Parts: sequence; structure tokens; C-alpha cells
Amino acid sequence: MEQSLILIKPDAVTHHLIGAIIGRYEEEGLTVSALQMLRPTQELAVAHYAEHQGKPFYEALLSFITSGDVVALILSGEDAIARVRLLNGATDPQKADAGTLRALYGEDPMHNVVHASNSSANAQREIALWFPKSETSHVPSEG
Ligand code: 3AN
Repeated sequence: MEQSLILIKPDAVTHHLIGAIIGRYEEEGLTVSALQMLRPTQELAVAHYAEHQGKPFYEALLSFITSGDVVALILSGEDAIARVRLLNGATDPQKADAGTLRALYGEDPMHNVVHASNSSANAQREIALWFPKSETSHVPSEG
């Protein structure tokens, strides 16, 4: 069982895509084990995107992710990290495979509707950032 941290970004929230996106993950058998809507603070955005500091799009990315509400969720399942990234598609929606969330709903490499963890280490780091109070309570229950 693996966990991934997903963000439904402000563009997707504005376009009423929360249900469609979560529905797609659930259809594939992934389990929502935590969920919250919030407007990220600058501090949280900086911590989340630390690895992108210094890149040409970094400042714009911080402005975008703090521009409105975001839905953060933890998805659990076997190979959840790789499976979610397949469902999301490539960073650039123009290059994403047909049928992926970014191909369907994304506009450009920044406004690409979803974020998903890219490794187990990053998933744990991101879960601790977005769900700081109850880090250990997101293991899906049996049965
Ligand atoms: P992914 O989200 O597919 O793992 P990363 O980690 O390379 O992609 O990039 C993190 C975020 O930075 C992306 N989700 C996107 O919002 C933004 N981003 C990446 N590349 C660009 C770019 N060339 N121009 C603008 N924003 C970008």
C-alpha cells in the first residue's frame, strides 16, 4: 500500500472540476484517505515547491498556487504514486496522453490542474506539509 499527495489546483477548482478529478481517481480503485480545501499560504507554497526554487517559472508558480483555493488529498493504493501520475499525464497538457486529466482539462505547463507526488520520499514530505496534525492517521482502514 502506497500513499500519494495530490493537489487539485486553483484552475481546476475555478472550473468546477473537483468532482470529475476525484471521480477519476476513485474509478481506478484509489482510496481517498484524507481531504481538505484550503488557500495555501506563501510559506506552505514555498515549502511545497522548494525543489523548483530558482527556475524561471518559480515566482509565477508560487503566485498561481496561492491565488485561490486548492483541494489537497491523500490517495492510497498499490503503486498509488505511479498510477496517479499516469492518470494525470505529462506536465505540459499539450504533450499529455489523450484521456489523462491534464490532456482533458489543462491549459499550459503551469495551469495543469493537478499536482501529484513523484516519489515515496516526496509523498511523505508533502503529506507532512499539507496534513501536519495527524500524519500517522491516514493509513486506510481494513474492510
Ligand atoms: P509535475 O507536476 O508534472 O511533477 P514538475 O514537478 O516538473 O511537474 O513541475 C512542478 C510544477 O511546476 C508543475 N505542476 C507546473 O505547475 C509547474 N511547471 C513545470 N514546468 C513548467 C514550465 N515550463 N512553465 C510553467 N510552469 C511549469
